[in-house]
Amino acid sequence: MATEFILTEAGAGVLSITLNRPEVLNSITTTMSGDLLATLNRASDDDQVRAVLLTGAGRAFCAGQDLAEATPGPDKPRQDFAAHVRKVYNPVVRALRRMPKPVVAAVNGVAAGAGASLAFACDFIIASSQATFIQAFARIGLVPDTGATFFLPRLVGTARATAMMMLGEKVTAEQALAYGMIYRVVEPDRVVEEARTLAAHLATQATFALGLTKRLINASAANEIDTQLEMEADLQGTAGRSEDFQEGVDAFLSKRPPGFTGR
Ligand code: LHQ
Repeated sequence: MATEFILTEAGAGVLSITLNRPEVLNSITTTMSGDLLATLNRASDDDQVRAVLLTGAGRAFCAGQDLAEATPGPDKPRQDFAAHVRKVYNPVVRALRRMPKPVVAAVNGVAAGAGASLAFACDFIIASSQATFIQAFARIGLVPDTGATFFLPRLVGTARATAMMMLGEKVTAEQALAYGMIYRVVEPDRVVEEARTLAAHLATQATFALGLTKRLINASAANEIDTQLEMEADLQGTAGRSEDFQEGVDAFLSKRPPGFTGR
């Protein structure tokens, strides 16, 4: 269900979600993040949705927190940012990482602050060659949040992550690709289409196993090897009981393309 700030479009097993406050570079308000969270939760539960695409309207992907909403004023007391992050951002990161299907971010323009973090929480990032990634937090005296300190060091290593997070400099899409931060860079007018093509492809694959793979990737960030090996064995048992496994093997043996259902 679309809202004013979160547009949705469903087709071919893909739910496309567009952050829609283009005049302020899709910066995030409490209402908008609540709508995004509700949309992600519905996508997670809906068997018809087998992949999700996340992008931004206009020239930006997302400029992070709407600073007008977060700024104290004469008649506006200072907000408790700890409570704000817990309420507004952390549930969205959890929803993206717990989503049992792939999420593709089409980063169509600047991704700053929590906006960059949202992209990092997705499974694939396809970026426009004009896109930039900015750890804007340092520029305004805040710490990185929305999972940035979790994802970024793992994606690019501590040295580059520290520089990005302490200097707050723009990282171009080409640099991001060279750092291993993103999956692909494409021409600006192709970014949403390329991301949609990838999402549509993923939606035809063995979605159930992809969801289990995502759980393994999530866990590998914190697990010892023995724990991870045990979890792989466990989830391979689960995957081996899926209809898609049966279909994948039948298709292989009879030399035909598989028709996965995601079950
Ligand atoms: C914006 C924003 C914005 C409002 C552009 N808010 N209007 C968590 C918990 C609690 C509190 C705080 O934060 C967090 C997490 C965070 O995300 S902190 C980081 C917040 N984000 C930023 O600090 C980024 C602020 N934006 C920028 O630095 C620039 O806008 C970037 C580098 C993203 C893009 O620069 P330009 O391409 O030059 O665009 P612009 O600055 O001219 O922006 C266009 C319009 O969008 C402008 O409005 P105007 O009325 O002048 O056209 C901006 O005021 C507005 N805008 N970001 N985050």
